[in-house]
Amino acid sequence: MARQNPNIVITGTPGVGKTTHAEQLAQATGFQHISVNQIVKDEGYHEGKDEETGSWIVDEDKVRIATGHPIHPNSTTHTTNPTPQLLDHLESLSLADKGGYILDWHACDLFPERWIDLVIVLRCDSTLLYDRLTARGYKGKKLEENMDSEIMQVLLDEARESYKEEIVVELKSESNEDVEGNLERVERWVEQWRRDRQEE
Ligand code: DAT
Repeated sequence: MARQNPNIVITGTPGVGKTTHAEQLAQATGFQHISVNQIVKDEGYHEGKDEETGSWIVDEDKVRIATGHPIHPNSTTHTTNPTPQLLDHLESLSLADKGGYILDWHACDLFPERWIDLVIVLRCDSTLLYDRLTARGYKGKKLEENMDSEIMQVLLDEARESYKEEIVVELKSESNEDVEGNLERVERWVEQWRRDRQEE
């Protein structure tokens, strides 16, 4: 069954504005916002809280084992899928059939290509990001790693490697005006996506 609405991934380094965008976009479109971080927390795909920062430490192994995609999820070389808990969880939402979901996570390469219609990579100036992350209590190695990740455009590269170039969009998220402009742009894109499907 062809989906009626697109599925959108919003990704980027922690602090770039994924939650801000996803919540507002969900409100504007009526789509469902899925915070993968929340699922990781609720379903126990974590190793408890980081004493230093108080944030959840994602159990990468569990998520990787859960997805059955230890190296590259869209690669066809991986046939083992022992406990596809996280993807099962997402699949149980009929995500691929129905559409209309906004997936928000600081990684994107675990979502199968066939589920996803648009990948938004949010970007932010490093000084601004530094302020946002320190305000959130990030420090030491965790702060450094996330800053490096943004500067080295790790998430943008990951998105470009994992999905078709034409569905990956890089958007600036530094000001409230950026959020407004981005939302307008994505809303227009959703309308066009629907029109294109109606014409088919
Ligand atoms: P993420 O979900 O990527 O970790 P967030 O949405 O929680 O990020 O935003 C982190 C903080 O930065 C939060 O206080 C809101 C603020 N922020 C994010 N994007 C912004 C923007 N484009 N303009 C102004 N503030 C922004």
